[in-house]
Amino acid sequence: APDKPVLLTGASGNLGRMLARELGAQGWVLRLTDIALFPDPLPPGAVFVQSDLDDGLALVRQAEGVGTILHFGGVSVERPFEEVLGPNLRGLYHVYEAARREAARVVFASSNHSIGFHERPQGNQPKLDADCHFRPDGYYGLSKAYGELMGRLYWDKHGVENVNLRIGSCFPKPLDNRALSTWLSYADLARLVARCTLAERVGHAVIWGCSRNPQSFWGHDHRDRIGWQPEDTAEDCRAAVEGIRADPVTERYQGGGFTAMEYSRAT
Ligand code: 15L
Repeated sequence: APDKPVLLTGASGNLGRMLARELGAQGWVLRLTDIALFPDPLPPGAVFVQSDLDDGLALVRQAEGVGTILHFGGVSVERPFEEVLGPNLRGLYHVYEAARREAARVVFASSNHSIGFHERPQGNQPKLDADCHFRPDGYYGLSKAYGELMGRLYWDKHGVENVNLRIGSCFPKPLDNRALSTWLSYADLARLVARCTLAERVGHAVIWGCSRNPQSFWGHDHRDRIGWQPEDTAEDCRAAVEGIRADPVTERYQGGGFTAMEYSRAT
């Protein structure tokens, strides 16, 4: 376990709950926060504080003495700009200001939707490397690109270390054909977050969050810096999901259904 407490935002969300359970079971000292009440029994040694990411003072207080902030809070799907603004842009700023005060590391739950308008590689076309251009597929994806750039800024200017996880589809099981590329198992995410926290030095890193999927869209990233390799694979579920496809826009781009929302381009 890390030598200092770890703050987990978004603790009451699907990924937050899973991380609280897994890391708590490994003896981590966790501070949990979310705008919604924590629905599970608290892991041993954990405390929960209900608060809004838009409340910078609350966040600074919760971050006192922590070594890492696991930032999994905020809006997690496409929403109107005004709804994304408070939690994902202002909230992100508060997380980074708290990290700067504490000289803490940030592990940011970014998303494939920050690059969602890259086309899916076909046949033997090259996979997409993590140093590609941002191509957000909505206001949500745009907020994740902003979050990654915030990490870039705070590393360059203040030496705040951060790892940005471009998470694909992190659910208990792959749900459609796209997930044969994008699925990240809960166990692989838990191990990834542990490595991000425990690694000696990370600088500003970007890592694709998907399991060992041969159909993955994604190539090179900074995983060697933290010593992580995924162990699970979506292939185990191929028969059940390979026939589940959607409209042509969804199928063309990496971001899937998020790219097709409100899509009004002629060609
Ligand atoms: C995300 O960023 C969402 O949080 C999640 O609900 C999924 O939609 C996922 O991306 C995905 O692309 O499958």
